Amino acid sequence: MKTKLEAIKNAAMEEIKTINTPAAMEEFRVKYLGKKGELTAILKMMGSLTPEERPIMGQLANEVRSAIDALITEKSADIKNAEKIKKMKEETLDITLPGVKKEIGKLHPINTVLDDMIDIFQSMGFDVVDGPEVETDRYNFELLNVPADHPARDMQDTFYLAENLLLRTQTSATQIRTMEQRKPPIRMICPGRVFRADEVDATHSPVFHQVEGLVVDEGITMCDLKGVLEQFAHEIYGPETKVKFRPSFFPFTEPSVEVDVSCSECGGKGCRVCKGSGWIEILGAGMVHPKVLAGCGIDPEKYSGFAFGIGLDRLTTTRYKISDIRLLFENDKRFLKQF
Ligand code: 2NM
Repeated sequence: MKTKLEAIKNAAMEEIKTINTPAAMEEFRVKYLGKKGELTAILKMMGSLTPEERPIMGQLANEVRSAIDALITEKSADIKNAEKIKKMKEETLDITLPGVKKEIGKLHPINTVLDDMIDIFQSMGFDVVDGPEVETDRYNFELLNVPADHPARDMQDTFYLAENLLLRTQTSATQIRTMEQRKPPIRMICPGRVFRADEVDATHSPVFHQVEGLVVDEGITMCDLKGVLEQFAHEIYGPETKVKFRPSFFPFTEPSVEVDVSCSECGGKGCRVCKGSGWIEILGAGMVHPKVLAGCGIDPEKYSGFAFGIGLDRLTTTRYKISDIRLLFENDKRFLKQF
């Protein structure tokens, strides 16, 4: 029995050298000290010993158990330590390495101009309303009094998605919905992307940006239209800017006007930017057609209103002296960084 105990101790001392993971350590512990382990098996045989031998063997067995226990404690600490060192090595940070520079985005110039416009109109009491880019024929054309034979309805000018579904050609449909949903007084603008089947060149893009506005209340006249749009032009281009209202035509307004501002490049003398005329067209507007009001459930006998549509892209290119509208859509970072 004594030789067996010593053999177990020696075997354990040899085997422990090969152990280097917590799982193997546990296996080792079960093998030697577990309930079904080698030491337990020998202790079970103590009954067959003489009373004289029993305490001697008992003590020896305890010594072996303590020795193996000590081996386990020591080796477990070694393994834990080794793992900690390995982890620390893996997680080392070299703080002398150059950092990764995070590029910070900037507002697109169109957004900067739009934010300014929203400020101007909000300060005059307008709400900002958003609407869908996919519209029905009814909201994009019919309720705006655009007749069936109008060229804008042609497949060649409008992106149709289906028989009655299209990409909005202006944001007016959002104003139609607002008139259907709210009671006057209404003062709102709706900025957004609009789509037309145009060829791309320096001044045209099939996708562009508009801000349309609408005011409906009792007693609204052309004077209100002139006052609001003149105020807008002065805030955007400066108080010295001259504003001119020219008669025009839109199916959804009567009377209709187009608005020019004196060229900010040459002060009105005539230059390349204004093509020698001294004026730059910035928007279209008019008194909302009684048919349009009635179509939205607003009594044109009681209420009147004015509406306007402003192209954001040209406002942006003239403000920043950008020579080609395509630059606004390419999103080349080198271009965008300049604003
Ligand atoms: C323009 C020019 C003139 C306009 C009309 C409406 C509505 F829905 F109220 F009838 N919204 N926008 C309008 C009027 C748009 O764009 C050049």
